[in-house]
Amino acid sequence: MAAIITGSGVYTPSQVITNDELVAAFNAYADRRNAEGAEPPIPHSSADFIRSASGIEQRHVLDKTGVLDSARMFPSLPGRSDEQPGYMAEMAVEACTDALAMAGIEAGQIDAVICAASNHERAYPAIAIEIQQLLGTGGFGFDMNVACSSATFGIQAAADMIRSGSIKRAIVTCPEICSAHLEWRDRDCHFIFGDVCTALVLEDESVAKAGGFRIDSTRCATQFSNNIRNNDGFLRRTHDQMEDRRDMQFMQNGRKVFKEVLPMVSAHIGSHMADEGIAADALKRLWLHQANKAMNDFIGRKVLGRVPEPAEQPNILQDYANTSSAGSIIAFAKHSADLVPGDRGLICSFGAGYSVGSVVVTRV
Ligand code: CO8
Repeated sequence: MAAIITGSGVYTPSQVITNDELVAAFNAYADRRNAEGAEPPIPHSSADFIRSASGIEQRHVLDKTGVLDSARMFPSLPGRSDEQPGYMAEMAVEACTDALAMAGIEAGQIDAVICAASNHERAYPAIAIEIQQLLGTGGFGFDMNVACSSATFGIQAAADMIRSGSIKRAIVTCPEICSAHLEWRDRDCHFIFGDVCTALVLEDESVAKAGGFRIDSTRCATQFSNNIRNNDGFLRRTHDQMEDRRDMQFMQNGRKVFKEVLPMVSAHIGSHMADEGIAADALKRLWLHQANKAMNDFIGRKVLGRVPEPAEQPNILQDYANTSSAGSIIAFAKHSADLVPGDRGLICSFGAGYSVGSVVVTRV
């Protein structure tokens, strides 16, 4: 039994923040804080730095007004009643609907919904079960979180359930509202993230009709690190800590992460390919996690043993920024249609944890 990815979907929020808009808002915030006597003074941000350090040119967000309001600097997403769909479920329904249409199947034929994301809107009920209800899928749903590697770990979980025969079809969706956990008032990271939602339909080969990409093998690995961390959580109240501290949002030691990620991810992909007997020249495409262009250029060179052509290792971070678990799946969804049967590719995520997940696929 093999699992085939027969459908993909990407929901892209309509609101865009360019680097120039972002920097203007940050600098207005810095000027105001400095006029109030901030110590040490807050230096200005720069669009040139952002582009050259990361490759990011803009990001899509659910709400740009709140982010660009220099007196606020985070999105405004009004609370919803329990009877209304949540934000994450609403995004997921859009992406899943497109993925189901591409696969040519009805929601009712899906046996499992996995909502795989770095943050979940509430503790319970699971967002996946709400998505299941809104879409009208059968079976069951559950949430999982492996930060930026949530999608690839979700793909492994879904593919394993299909390969074991316990289900025939699954959908793995990644609604990422990264704008809500980013600290937009921190110059070192305020440019990093954007919002998006992806969805993949996985089917057992015995029922898949739409062609697509067979999942040949998956490999997941984790190694504990504090270099990317967010201390927000349900125990906050028990710590008698009610104020919104800096560590309640995304924090990173970016330089250390950059240095540690390159050997870890290159070795992970190299050993996965070696174990599968895949030579570098047999790979037609690399769909990498979308955090930093220089990081991807390095990993691409290491894996392929030469400088990849842009089409071989497509980046989407210039348009979307880092969208956590969704990044490699956006690259896959938008840059895979031209591959022909027999072509092989590799999806690879890497993120907080640390976590690395790779998925080898073949066009069928
Ligand atoms: N505008 C102008 N100047 C700035 C700005 C800004 N916005 N921000 C920083 N600077 C200044 C700094 O103050 C510093 O000045 P000085 O040299 O005088 O001290 C200078 O620019 C350089 O600053 P940095 O050293 O912080 O800048 P970097 O070149 O390291 O670039 C990045 C920052 C882009 C964040 C980079 O470190 C990076 O990409 N790191 C990788 C980590 C990453 O991508 N994080 C994203 C989120 S986490 C994620 O998606 C997972 C990634 C991989 C996980 C690994 C798993 C195995």
